[in-house]
Amino acid sequence: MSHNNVGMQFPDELTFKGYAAPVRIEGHVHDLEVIGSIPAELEGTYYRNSADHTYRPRHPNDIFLNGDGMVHMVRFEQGHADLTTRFVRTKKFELERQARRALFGSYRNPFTSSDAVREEDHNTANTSVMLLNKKLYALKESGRPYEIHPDDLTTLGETDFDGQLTSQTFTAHPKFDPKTGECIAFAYNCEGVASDEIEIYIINKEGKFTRSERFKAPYCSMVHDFLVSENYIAFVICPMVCDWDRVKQGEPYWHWDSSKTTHVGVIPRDRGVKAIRWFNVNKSVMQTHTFNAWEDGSKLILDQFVTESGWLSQFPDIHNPDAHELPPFGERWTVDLSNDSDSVEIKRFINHIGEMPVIDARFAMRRTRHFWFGTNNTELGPMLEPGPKGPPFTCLGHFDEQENKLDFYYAGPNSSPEEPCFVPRSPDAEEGDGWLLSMVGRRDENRTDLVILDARNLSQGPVAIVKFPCRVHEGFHGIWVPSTQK
Ligand code: V55
Ligand code: FE
Repeated sequence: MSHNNVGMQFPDELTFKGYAAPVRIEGHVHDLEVIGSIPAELEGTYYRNSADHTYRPRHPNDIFLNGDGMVHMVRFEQGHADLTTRFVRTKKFELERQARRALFGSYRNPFTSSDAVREEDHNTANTSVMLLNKKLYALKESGRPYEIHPDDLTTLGETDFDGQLTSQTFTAHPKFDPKTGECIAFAYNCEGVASDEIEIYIINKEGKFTRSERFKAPYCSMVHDFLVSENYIAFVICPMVCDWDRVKQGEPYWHWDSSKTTHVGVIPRDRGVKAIRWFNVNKSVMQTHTFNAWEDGSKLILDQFVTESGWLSQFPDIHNPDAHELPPFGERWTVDLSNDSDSVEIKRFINHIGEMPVIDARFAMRRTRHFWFGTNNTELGPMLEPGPKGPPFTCLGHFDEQENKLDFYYAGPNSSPEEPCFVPRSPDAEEGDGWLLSMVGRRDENRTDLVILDARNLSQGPVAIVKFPCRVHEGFHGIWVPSTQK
């Protein structure tokens, strides 16, 4: 007799093969191997989130964004480093574990789920990690935050912040004001289904929501990231749209609609949504992720990565199915708040492809000098085989705007760095003085390293390499929490 164990064979697709294959190992490695020595000032923990499918998906072409939240933590203590990996115990995770197979269908589409769970929350909590009022959360923009324990990553439960969060969702890209300690966040698709409403939140450093209010966007779209300066909140609305009738037919949640144009909404932090102003960009482009926003007199400046195409590797173009995804470049968008013009001035300020932008967060919301990102540079090494997200990064980039200088770290043959994380040398070090941490895929060895670089001297190569004995799944976004801040 044999069992037809359909639940456990992953599809023969890029998302489930090679360096992208599910890892699913929850574990702990004490005292990782270290090449070189870990800087004495690195005392604290790097947390980052990833999407690691627990089960064969119900639909073989499931996208990597739909994997289950798996948090990776590397704790640095007196020159030693320890690794912990753990799935977030979402409702979805628990129900599927009980059933020993996938019950939920494709990305955010309840109509493709099994009948038994159609009304259940499909939140995977897989995108980023947030520290708010000394508590740690795993975030996904299509659901509420899950609190996790900062020492062992066990799940403490989904939260609505004691009833303060009025939406069913919460962004994976909250911003923190280094001067006030406030968290500025938002929710879109607030009731858990497609809608054109966005809710903004200002949360003080004790975790109290001091402003929660909604406004209407020009249309319902994916609002993955946003921008905050000292006095303004800005949303870039791009035509990655959701049409609930298509979702009901089992189609992908998002599609690219290049017949729509791009809009920028600007909200003063003090007056809120009643004072919102809209600016127009007369083409369809997509903000992928943001560096920072800052003010120069009456001008508001938005530094971000923007691509001229949609995110076509994940979500189709409804007008042109043959369109190709184009790489993002660093763009500086400027709006003038002193007159009635609705125009946006756009310039390329980093003349190099890139994604996963990072600044020194202590200087957020003011003009910054230093910009870091993941990238490729074929002068240093060849492109790698495309994975489910397209071509992996082979390099990290650093743009020093004051010196107008681009510097690169090339990770070596068949090696792929991921989103960098900036760690200041000390709380009062000057901007950019510190380290850049990045997980690096060692694809030939099916293993992951964490490299530590001097953030202002990437081309010099790592000051230390923390070697994992195994692979951890490629991830999205991470944070550094100093040991003094826990
Ligand atoms: C993004 C990532 C997501 C998601 C929507 O990077 C957008 C963009 C990891 O999940 O659900
Ligand atoms: Fe993101």
